[in-house]
Amino acid sequence: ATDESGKEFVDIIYEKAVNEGIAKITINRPDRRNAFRPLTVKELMRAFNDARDDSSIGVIILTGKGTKAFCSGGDQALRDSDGYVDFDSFGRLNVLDLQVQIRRLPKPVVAMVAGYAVGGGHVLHMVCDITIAADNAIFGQTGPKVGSFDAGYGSSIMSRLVGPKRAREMWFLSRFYTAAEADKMGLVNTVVPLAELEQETVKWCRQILRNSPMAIRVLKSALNAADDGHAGLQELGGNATLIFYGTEEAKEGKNAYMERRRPDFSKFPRKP
Ligand code: 2NE
Repeated sequence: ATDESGKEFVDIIYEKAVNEGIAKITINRPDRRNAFRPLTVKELMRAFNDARDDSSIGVIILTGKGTKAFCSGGDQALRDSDGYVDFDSFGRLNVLDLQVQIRRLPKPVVAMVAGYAVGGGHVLHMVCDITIAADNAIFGQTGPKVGSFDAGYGSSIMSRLVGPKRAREMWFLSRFYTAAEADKMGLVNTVVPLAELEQETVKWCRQILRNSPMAIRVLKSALNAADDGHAGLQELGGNATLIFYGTEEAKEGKNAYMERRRPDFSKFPRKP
């Protein structure tokens, strides 16, 4: 599929079930266990942006092609002294921008994980709102083994999810954890047989889609607000403005300005 500008994708597959309200974004580098390169991340960001802008979409699924891996992090073959390099002469760590985009996207993002979610791929599932894991899923950080780390969301969100002791364990020892262990640690929402992964994920998406879009939107920003500091408050505050613009009180202000008269807010109650 293409994005709204009609551009084709190379490293990802982007599908939309518009009637259903679901977009599905698949990292498509299975021969590298869906490791990402800068191009992969750029395409993911374009697809997420398209899904955000499309008002027929209410939930976005992020997954990896095949059953062996969700994502194995940054493509180590392309790692250089300033990030990951594919078609430029300089390195990029643009997956950090993607993490922020997912976190601030006003629609739920559901990670559908089969196989390995490790390294930067593990961080990607953690920044998603919900994780549905297949029983063959394996989770873990590998950074300290390969001379890397994610000291941003990869550390802070993990600590919130599994607690500070477990987070230290995951990073310092760089062990792998089974889906059942990840479930016990609070890293995932549910574990299902591999053959039922897609069906179960769609079931969760449909259940979300039955609920109020605005309630979901405000709740996502509220659940992130404290951890995201000023950026979190800005997101939550933006939703307050969005809702306020629909009120007669806000409209009176705009109308008075347009009609070059003094606004009359006297009819609006100062509620207790
Ligand atoms: C994922 C894992 C555990 C899978 O193991 P296995 O045994 O199932 O597969 P294998 O044979 O290791 O991998 C299959 C092919 O995929 C490539 C391998 O090199 C291999 O290639 P060929 O020998 O067939 O040519 N491959 C897999 N992961 C890759 C990767 N990340 N980059 C490049 N090629 C990769 C096992 O493959 C594994 O441990 N992979 C490495 C995981 C890892 O260390 N990721 C990077 C962490 S750092 C990071 O992501 C990061 C960050 O810390 C901060 C900012 C941004 C990114």
